[in-house]
Amino acid sequence: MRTRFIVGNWKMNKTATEAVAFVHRLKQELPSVEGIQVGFTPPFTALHATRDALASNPAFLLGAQNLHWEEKGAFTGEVSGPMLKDLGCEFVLVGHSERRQHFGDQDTWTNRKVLAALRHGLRPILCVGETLQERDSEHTDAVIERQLRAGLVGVDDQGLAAVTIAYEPVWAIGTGRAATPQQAVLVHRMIRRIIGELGGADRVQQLRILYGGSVTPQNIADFLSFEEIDGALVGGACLDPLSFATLVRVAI
Ligand code: G2H
Repeated sequence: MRTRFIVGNWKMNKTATEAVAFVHRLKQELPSVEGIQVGFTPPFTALHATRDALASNPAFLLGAQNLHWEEKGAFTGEVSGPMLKDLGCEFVLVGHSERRQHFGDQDTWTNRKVLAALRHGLRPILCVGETLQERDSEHTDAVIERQLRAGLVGVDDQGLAAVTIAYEPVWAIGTGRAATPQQAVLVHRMIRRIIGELGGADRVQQLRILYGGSVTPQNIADFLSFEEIDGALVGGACLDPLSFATLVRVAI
């Protein structure tokens, strides 16, 4: 039985001050969270404050939205794995479609980032997903398989054990048009099959696959009613503490 994982991806939202206010309100709404993990990926500038505000609840995990693959050096504007680890991050998003779309993150980069995360003790959440054009032209499976295999080159069995996959169809992100749970499940099954080819049966059993794309407190139960869906990566609906608390309560 895999522990459910709900991740709130704040994207480029919330100052450090706003982050602290959010966490305090959320903790009032969710005084005890058990049997589930809840992750937060604030912007880099709010990581420290969020970590301190979250303190002392083992169900709450801090993560980052991105990292650079090098440890340090002349990479203006970038943040490395050791820096995130030092701030208390436990996981990091890699290859979110907004990174791929707007910042040129390609498969080779996501692979370097996955490997760097693992090297520095951060659990990567590798995000994969097809565009509407790719879905309409029936290339969904090929795109997901390419992103998965390319993103995981050189990841050994031990590394695979630390990886989470997020399936986020690009056309469902921030559009209010979520995939149907049935559409998501088909892709989740394919992802699990591919991970089975890359790793062993244990990896398949323990791999967590999240769905992302217009998840709300209203539709989360439909996704989680399928055993193939282990949680969600939530954007818009995670920014308000009451909305996010409601969503987490449904998932518990
Ligand atoms: C997809 C998701 C969170 P939203 O980016 O990663 O965002 O829930 O707003 O579609």
